Amino acid sequence: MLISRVPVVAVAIVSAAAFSTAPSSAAAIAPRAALAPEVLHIPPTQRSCPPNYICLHQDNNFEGGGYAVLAGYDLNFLGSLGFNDQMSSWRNASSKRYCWYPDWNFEGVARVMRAESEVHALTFEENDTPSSVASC
Ligand SMILES: [Ca+2]
Repeated sequence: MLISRVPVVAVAIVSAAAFSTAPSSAAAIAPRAALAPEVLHIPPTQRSCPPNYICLHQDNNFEGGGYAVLAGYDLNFLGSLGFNDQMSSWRNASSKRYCWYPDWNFEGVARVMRAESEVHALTFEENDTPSSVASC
C-alpha cells in the first residue's frame, strides 16, 4: 500500500507545478477544448448571436463574452462551462422557446427566453443567478 502511494504523490506534485507555471492563456483555453459540439464559446469582443443559437452573456448588453447553445440542446449545469451564476444578458436567435433556471438540473422558477428575443439586462434579483438552460 505504502509503495503504491509514492507515484501518486509524485504525479500530484508534477501537475501542481505545471499548473502554477502555465501561462494564463493555457488555463483559458482548457475549458473550451472540453466543450460539447453543441456549445460555442463567445469571445468578449463578440456581441452577435449565431442563428439557431441561444447566447448567454457574462455582462449586460450582450458584452463580456459567454456561451452559445445550439437550439435543442439542454445544459443541466452551467458550472460545467465555468459559467454558473454568471449570466447577465441573453439572446435567443432561434425559433425555439428556452428557459433559464436559478438552480442546476432545471430546478427553481423557470424564466422564459422567448424565440427570437433578447434581454439586455437581467433584473437585480436575477442577475448572476442562472445555473441551467433548456428548451421548455
Ligand atoms: Ca454577470
